[in-house]
Amino acid sequence: MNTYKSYGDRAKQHPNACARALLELMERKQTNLSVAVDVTKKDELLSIADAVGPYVCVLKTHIDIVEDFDSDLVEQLQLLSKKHDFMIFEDRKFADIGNTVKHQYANGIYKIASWSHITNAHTVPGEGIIKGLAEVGLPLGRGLLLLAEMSSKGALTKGSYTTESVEMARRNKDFVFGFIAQHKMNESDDEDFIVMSPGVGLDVKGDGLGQQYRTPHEVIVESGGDIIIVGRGIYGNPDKVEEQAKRYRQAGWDAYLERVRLHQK
Ligand code: S5P
Repeated sequence: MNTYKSYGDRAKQHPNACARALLELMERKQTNLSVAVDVTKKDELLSIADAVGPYVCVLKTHIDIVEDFDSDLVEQLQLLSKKHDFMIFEDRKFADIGNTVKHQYANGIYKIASWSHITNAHTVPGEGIIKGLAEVGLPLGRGLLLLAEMSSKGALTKGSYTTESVEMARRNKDFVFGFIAQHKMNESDDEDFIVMSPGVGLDVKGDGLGQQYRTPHEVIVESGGDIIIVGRGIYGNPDKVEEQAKRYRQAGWDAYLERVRLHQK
């Protein structure tokens, strides 16, 4: 199961249902772009989601920053996900014991599990966090990403933290299908983890608050990431959202085609 194969070929072989659906979607839509829509108003979030929808495989949200959140927002997001054929990823970064995250995932105001296809978790509390989230997410067909490496300067997610996070994923492949990371995480081709990489920018190298940007080429060709996550590079200029989404989609897809070509030889 060579993780440098085409997304379509990987979809055919992938044991995890959520990963299969995502890889099929990427192949069908020819995009490995995920847009991080980190805005604080419902209307703005929906309008950006509608504008970038045709170009993305995954729309990433931080639902708790939306000031005028209501249940209609998630209904509208779900409609847009069907209209444009993308998956929703609530970037909740769960980080507590299994019993607590179970409630944070299923309940409260946001009821994340009811609408978000994908979510993610830090591994700092140990494997119980995966077990707790799986109790809620697995029956709904949801998928989980583990944060194995962060993009920000000075992040502690390195060395044995990262390798033990990969071990946790290996033991929970029914629910965990990949990582938020800066590099490809599987050592052998017998397994296939999808790597989503944030910290992607074509024009700037940082944001003054620790974020570090690399290009789609660096992420996909040099580091073996599968999906580029782009936030401010796309929604930063409100007049150029669609234009920038097209640009990053193209850059991401070109890098992917180059990678497939290189590994065919
Ligand atoms: O290590 C990480 C993990 C994540 S999920 N670094 C990140 O930047 N992120 C998220 O990716 C972050 O929360 C934000 O939503 C997005 C990057 O946004 P940008 O505006 O810097 O592209």
